[in-house]
Amino acid sequence: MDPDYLPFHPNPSKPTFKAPPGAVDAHCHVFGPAHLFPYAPERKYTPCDAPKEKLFGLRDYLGFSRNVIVQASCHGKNNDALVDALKSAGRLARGVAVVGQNVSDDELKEMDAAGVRAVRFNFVKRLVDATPKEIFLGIAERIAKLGWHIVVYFEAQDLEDLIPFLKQLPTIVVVDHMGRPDVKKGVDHPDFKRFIVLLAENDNIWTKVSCPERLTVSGPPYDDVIPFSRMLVERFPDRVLWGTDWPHPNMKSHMPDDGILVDVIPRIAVTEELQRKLLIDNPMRLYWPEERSAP
Ligand code: 0GY
Repeated sequence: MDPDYLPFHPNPSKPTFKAPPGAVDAHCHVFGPAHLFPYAPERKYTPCDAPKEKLFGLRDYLGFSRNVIVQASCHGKNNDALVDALKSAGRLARGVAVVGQNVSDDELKEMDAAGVRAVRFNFVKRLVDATPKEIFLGIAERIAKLGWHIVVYFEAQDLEDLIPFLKQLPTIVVVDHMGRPDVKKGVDHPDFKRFIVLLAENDNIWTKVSCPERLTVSGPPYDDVIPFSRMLVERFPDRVLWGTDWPHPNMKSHMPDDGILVDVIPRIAVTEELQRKLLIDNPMRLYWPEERSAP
């Protein structure tokens, strides 16, 4: 683990908010353990191991039912730790993989059988070296045939340049962490308005109202991030997802208490109906379309 890397919270508080039965944590990761699943040589950071057992224990402790596990950059394009976690979780987890243009059809089929339902395209420069857009577009065409979708991670200042590319993608596109707005600028700033317009004009674009801990300036309980998430939940109730982002890689300011993160939910989805859409209906439609009515 890097010397300045903060490990996940050792004993998060029990949330006051009770998630509805069947709730999905739609953004979280597994890291290692390194002796079984070594980190990628090209990684930009070395995290603390965060194995599947810890993730599933946290899921139960926080009162959630399912996870969507996202391949993180520290594992590069080797999705073995992700696939192993998906196989252990059975129908209780689905995955978002990272693949290169050389991935074979058989590898994609194997990942599909394990529960992968999306690929992630990462544009955050501190996390990955840039991938040419034509390569991403080629991958997009292939995974679309499997019925998968695309998760994109970028920072607010890169959105304007990315819009033509995002509009070319042939599947549902889920934007991580609200496109990482600068919360100091407020919800009325042209940067956040650009993001709202993107969603308003493209009904295949969804977003995760996640990561107040990364976006905040004021710190927990994240009052400064609430207006952004709440606006998205109310404007696009059928296209929002929520996730813990456990184990919170690369946090520098503080390590969030996952119980406090769960307690943000009723402040951004203020009715039971909005909570049900955010935590159950939307992630089930995207990741478990075959069992939407099951808890
Ligand atoms: C997140 C955020 C981060 C890291 C990664 O792939 C990753 O390594 O996504 C980050 O550092 O902002 O979603 O976990």
